[in-house]
Amino acid sequence: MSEHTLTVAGVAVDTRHWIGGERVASAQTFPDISPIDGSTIGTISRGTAVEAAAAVAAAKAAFPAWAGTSRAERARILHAIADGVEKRIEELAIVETTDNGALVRSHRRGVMPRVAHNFRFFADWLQSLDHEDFDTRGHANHVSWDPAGPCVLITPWNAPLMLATWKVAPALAAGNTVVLKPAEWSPLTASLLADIAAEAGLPAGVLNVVQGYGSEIGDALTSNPDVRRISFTGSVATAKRIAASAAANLTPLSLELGGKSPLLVFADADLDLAVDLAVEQYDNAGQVCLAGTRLLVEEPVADEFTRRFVEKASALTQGDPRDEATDIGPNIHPRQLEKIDGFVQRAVAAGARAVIGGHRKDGQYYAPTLLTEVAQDSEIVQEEVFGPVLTLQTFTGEDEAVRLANGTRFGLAATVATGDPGRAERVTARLVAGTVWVNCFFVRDLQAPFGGSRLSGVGREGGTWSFDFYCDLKNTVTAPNGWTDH
Ligand code: TXE
Repeated sequence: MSEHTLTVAGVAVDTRHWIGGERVASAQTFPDISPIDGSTIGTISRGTAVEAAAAVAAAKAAFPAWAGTSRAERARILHAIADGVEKRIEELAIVETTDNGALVRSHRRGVMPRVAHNFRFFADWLQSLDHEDFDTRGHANHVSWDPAGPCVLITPWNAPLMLATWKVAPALAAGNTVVLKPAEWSPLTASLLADIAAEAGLPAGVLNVVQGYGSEIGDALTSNPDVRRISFTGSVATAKRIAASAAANLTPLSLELGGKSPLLVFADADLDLAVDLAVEQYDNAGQVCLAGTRLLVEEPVADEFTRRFVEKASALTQGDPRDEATDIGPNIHPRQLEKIDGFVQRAVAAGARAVIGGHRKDGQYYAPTLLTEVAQDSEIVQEEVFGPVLTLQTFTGEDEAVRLANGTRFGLAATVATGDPGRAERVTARLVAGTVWVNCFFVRDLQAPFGGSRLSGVGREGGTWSFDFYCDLKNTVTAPNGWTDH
């Protein structure tokens, strides 16, 4: 085992960058800490502008050949990557859980199979992506989906491999080359993905992975003039920095940012279902961009809803995410925990009441929290906490429900619980959100557009929308007789 390898539950992970089909070490490293117990998993190569430039150069060099590879061959390799992921689901699950603290049972049964699906879905969608042909006064128009070039993909720590492959798969399928920069709090599965892709026969330089702190390596990636697309999932603050950096070259951006999504519970809803939906918002210890963290409950059922919610939430098991029985694991980092607690303590100081939780627990765990008596314009209602913290407000009637639901700067998702289909239709039509669920939550089909309005993001990904983003559309117009317009 080399000095550049760490092991997690017997799984070897290379701690270096993956550039141009080779492992490259940086002189400096940074520690990778497990949120489960604060232990150091190992040290990771700490990339700088030098590695950023090398990775983009490798992606640029590999681009012409990969762009010229037939769709069928690209699809074959993407399916081979999916096979590799499926073979290593258990390894990926335990490494991801150790690295970011999300539940191993979710990784085993939901997330990692979905990672494989990301590759299969875009490989298959590629086949159905039709070039378009039409006629203009005898001129033959042809619209083609051309690969755009090297793409920089910057991803967060809350669902590392899931969110990375959601970008990597369509970018590669479209014929682009990639530089992936995973979050420094969860760098490991991106490195395993590089191994899997290489084993699947992806040519050198088509997928590159660089590690490091966003503040040290980020700008060199996003300001590089050879980069043709930047796709980012993360915080609003970082998105603004990336947008400013990308502006130098007008590099097209896709931004998937945070949310403060509402869950509206009308008095006519199936209350048990509504409570189940509400408790689900604690998933991944609240570190989910789509989470419906604002419970908006119609006045007549608010007390009964709260009673049932408290009963159900109090039964959740919090602890080691490697244990299949655990419902809520740790939060990712001491800094994130401090941020969460800061929000809660300021809210309580401003008059909020913690019906449950409202405090830290031992280690890196935060008690599932429900805050009532919160004002619409308060920080706790307006800002994304990204922890297991929900607020509850009451409303009377549809107009007030919609006003409260739309009353933040975000617009990522919304959930509506109601037993009246007419009401569901009226209310969903008025909600500002990229995704609206009615009497369900988190059903995500890759065919559907995904993204947010307002501060929740720019652009949409999924199905054709991903190819819209990762391709340059070209219109070729040929004269009637093929060579002259006269
Ligand atoms: O995210 P960052 P942070 C929200 C959530 C959370 C907050 C802070 O509210 O509490 O963001 O999280 C890279 N140039 N979300 O600070 O900084 C960084 O290395 C280029 C919502 O950890 O946005 C990492 O790879 N890249 C969210 C990625 O950006 C830079 C998921 C995300 O980190 C960079 C995560 C720079 N200048 C956090 N600076 C969601 N939408 O799901 C950092 N990065």
